[in-house]
Amino acid sequence: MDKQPKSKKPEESDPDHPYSIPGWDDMLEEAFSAYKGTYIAGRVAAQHKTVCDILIPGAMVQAAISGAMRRIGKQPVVGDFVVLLDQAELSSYTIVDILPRKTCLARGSPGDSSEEQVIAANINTIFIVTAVGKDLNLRRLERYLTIVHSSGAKPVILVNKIDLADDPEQVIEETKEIAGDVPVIAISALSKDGLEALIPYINTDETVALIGSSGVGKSTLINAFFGEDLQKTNDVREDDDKGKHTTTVRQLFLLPNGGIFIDNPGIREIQLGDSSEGIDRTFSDIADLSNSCRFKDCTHHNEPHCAVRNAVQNGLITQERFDSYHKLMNEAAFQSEKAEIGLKRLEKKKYKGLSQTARKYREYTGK
Ligand SMILES: Nc1nc2c(ncn2[C@@H]2O[C@H](COP(=O)(O)OP(=O)(O)OP(=O)(O)O)[C@@H](O)[C@H]2O)c(=O)[nH]1
Ligand SMILES: [Mg+2]
Ligand SMILES: [Zn+2]
Repeated sequence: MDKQPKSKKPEESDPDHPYSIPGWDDMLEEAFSAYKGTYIAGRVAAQHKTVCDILIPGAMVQAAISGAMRRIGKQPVVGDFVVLLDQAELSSYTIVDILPRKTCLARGSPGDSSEEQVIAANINTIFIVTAVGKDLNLRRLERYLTIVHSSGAKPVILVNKIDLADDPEQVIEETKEIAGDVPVIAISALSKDGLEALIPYINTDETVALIGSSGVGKSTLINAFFGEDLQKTNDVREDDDKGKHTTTVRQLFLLPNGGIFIDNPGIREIQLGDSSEGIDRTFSDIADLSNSCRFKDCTHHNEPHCAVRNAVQNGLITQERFDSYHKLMNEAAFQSEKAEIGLKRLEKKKYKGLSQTARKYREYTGK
């Protein structure tokens, strides 16, 4: 049977239709079909204190979050597709709903709060950017990989500032050792060397986000792709290569080919969220070996006949990687415990509410 070319629906070339919003697809169209009348669709391009910049068909507008959404703690993030109430008479827009997220980059909450903090949504590929020099830290990369694997987006590791490396091949080899099947690409955002290897990840209607420490060159890379200085960049400190937190607002940019980039502020330290699946994928060597441990639920601490500890003893897995695995496992366990306690607190609250009702009922009926 002959393959028919996919015919374009008329609305896909209509500049006023949501299909003109970068990244819009049939699933979103379906979800949005529940809204009729004065609602329009958009995508969050940047988040400010009280308002968001939103891409709508043919324009960029600002919108505030509805009181109802704020009350239930629903917070749109960059990359979200949202439903807006178009109050043309007031020339204002209000975000009233968030359409289902396909992927969700989140980190653990600091302190007592039990909820994960969503950083950005609907990302296809995440470039984990690191730089040659003091930033390059394999343990930190394992942490990033865990978070990105948990997000549902595809990770790619970029080793930037390769122009500064004495032995570039050695740096790439070392990084590949912890990367599993994640691509590791050497680039120089400043001289634009190696950028052609990134082109396969930058496709029409696909969103690429950049994460990494301050000063690794995320904004320089954005500028390289756009061929102009869209984003401000700044020197790193000479003594420790650390950046100066130049980018302060997470922001979405559109490439002429239809690709979408999200530049992020540099992250000081990122806590894990609910990441046990991400850990298994990041440490797939350990996950595979654990099938050969004597106990199915071996924690690889001190159980006898542990294939993972044997591999460490035989030098197949480095002690540092093994320690990093346990550290991240402990952190993920702590996060899910916090989430559980949060849930219990919530249930207790509901239960309290119920017993009060029961008490009132008792008073009322005299029973
Ligand atoms: N030698 C060299 N320097 C680079 C390269 N890429 C970026 N830089 C420099 O590194 C410094 C930091 O770059 P930025 O792009 O501001 O870093 P960033 O990751 O956006 O930093 P934050 O916005 O603070 O998170 C700047 O001085 C850049 O010129 C590179 O490939 N080689
Ligand atoms: Mg920046
Ligand atoms: Zn084991």
